[in-house]
Amino acid sequence: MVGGGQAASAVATKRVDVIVVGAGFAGMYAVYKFRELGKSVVGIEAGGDVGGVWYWNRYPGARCDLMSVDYSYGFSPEIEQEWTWSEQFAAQPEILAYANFVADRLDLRKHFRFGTRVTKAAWDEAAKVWRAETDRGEMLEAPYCVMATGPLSVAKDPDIEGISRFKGTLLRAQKWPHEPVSFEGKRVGVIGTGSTGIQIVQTVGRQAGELFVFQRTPSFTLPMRNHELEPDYVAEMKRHYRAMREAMRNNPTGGTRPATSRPYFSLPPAQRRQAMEHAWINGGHTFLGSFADLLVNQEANDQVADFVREKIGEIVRDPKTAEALKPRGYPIFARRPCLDTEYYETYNLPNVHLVDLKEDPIVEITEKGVRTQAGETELDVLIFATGYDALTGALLAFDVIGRDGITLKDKWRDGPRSYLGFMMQGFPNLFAPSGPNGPAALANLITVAEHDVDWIADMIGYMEANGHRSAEPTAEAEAQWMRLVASLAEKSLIRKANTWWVGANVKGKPQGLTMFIGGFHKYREQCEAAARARASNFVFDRAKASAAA
Ligand code: NA7
Repeated sequence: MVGGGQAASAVATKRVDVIVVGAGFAGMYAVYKFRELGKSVVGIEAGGDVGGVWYWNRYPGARCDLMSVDYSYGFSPEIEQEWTWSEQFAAQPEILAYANFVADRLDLRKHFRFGTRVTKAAWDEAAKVWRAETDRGEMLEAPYCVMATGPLSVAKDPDIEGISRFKGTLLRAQKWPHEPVSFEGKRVGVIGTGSTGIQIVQTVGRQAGELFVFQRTPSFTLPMRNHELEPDYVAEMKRHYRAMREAMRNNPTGGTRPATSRPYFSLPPAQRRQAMEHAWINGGHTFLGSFADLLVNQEANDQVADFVREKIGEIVRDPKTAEALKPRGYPIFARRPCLDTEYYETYNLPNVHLVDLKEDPIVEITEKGVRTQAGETELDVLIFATGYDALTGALLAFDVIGRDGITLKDKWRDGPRSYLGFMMQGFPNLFAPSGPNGPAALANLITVAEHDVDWIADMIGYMEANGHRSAEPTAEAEAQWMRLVASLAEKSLIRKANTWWVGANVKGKPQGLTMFIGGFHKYREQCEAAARARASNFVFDRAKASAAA
């Protein structure tokens, strides 16, 4: 079957019920779910094993900023009991170990082709199948195709001249080597200060000879206050998982973080201050659970931003560095809020240097390091933590061709469009869990992925019970969904920052907030309503439907 270089037509086609692209948490669950429903499934994964972004992101300090109790599967009470998290916020090795544990426990690996990429997927309307070609020369065919390709999986290099000239060690956070990297005594540079850069800086700053942080836009980051989990607490957690999963389904974040309806200005100033001090001490995303309107009320947002800037000033000793680290010009939480462990304290170390690119922009990367307007910084190691072509990048990285030859690239030329985030008009039987018009990266991605895969499985069950071979949303259902997404987005301060959330980090990418920001619980209700009204929201068996019309 595997025969690289052969013409596709000469290759035997493997027929299955479901093709799943990706072996991250969504892809793993999809493979499991469809297998349990008695379907034959093939999973395709570019990485060497399961884990998705956690397989690739092995950089020092990599850690999830959602609590372990949230960022884990809820579908299997057995797995919940058998797996024990060691920290409140798990580090990458533990999350990857968890993914491997699940893969072993459910015997998932045998369904996956690892080290394989899909290069093209096309719908055949006459045969009612998706055909997927891989870079190993394989051709797969299935009535259903699930694109579990992840919202953060296509790495983006910085748009800087001379990257290939650098003679030192160039490392990318999103494709970190599997072997340990030593920074001892080395001159290290980091470009990028989003969540990834922050985790690298606070870790490598304590290991490297010298660390130079090239910062273009400072991020707001809040204390994570991570800690080990006591065995007694773990036992309690395990006893109460069911109730917690239910709470997560009804929470806007898809996690257990408390939500509030309290507006910021409903409290007198002294109590607001007290609530912010509490949020700072408590750590994590407590701020967002303390006040309901931080993403819609600019004045409330400004006051919280001032509070955090004040804390930065208290921690960082050098006033010029402190000033450069204080984010200004965009609302707090309009960029993904980072959680850190002594990030600002790192800048008090004598070997850590902040290069403020707003004052001293990068000119080029040279053989020896990075040249800014002020001069050249020589480096042994240069790390890119420059983010992703997020949300749509992975689905647009290869040709996805729907009905009547329409490509996803054409359909999404002005930005992603779908119904419920995971189905597209013109692309029958194609499903994209955690897709770009759902809550995607604004909610707990494992909760979203499980929900979406369950919904998709129900849809397929409905189709088969009713003798339908294909389904796609109506143009009107899709348009209505996109109107809802846009009307919610209009009110949000998120639009006011240039981030991957709005596509602003990739040159030429259509910009706008395309995620559903109404909260996971509301999204779930919308999906339930859509399923109740399937007959009006979807076209089944289009050819038959138009012949009958
Ligand atoms: P982000 O949040 O997109 O951050 C990327 C960073 O890289 C950001 O600080 C960028 O600055 C910086 N960047 C990108 N290009 C350049 C150039 N040319 N020069 C200097 N700096 C540059 O990606 P992360 O990987 O940190 O986080 C992604 C998500 O993963 C995160 O939100 C969590 O959900 C997990 P800019 O802001 O563009 O000025």
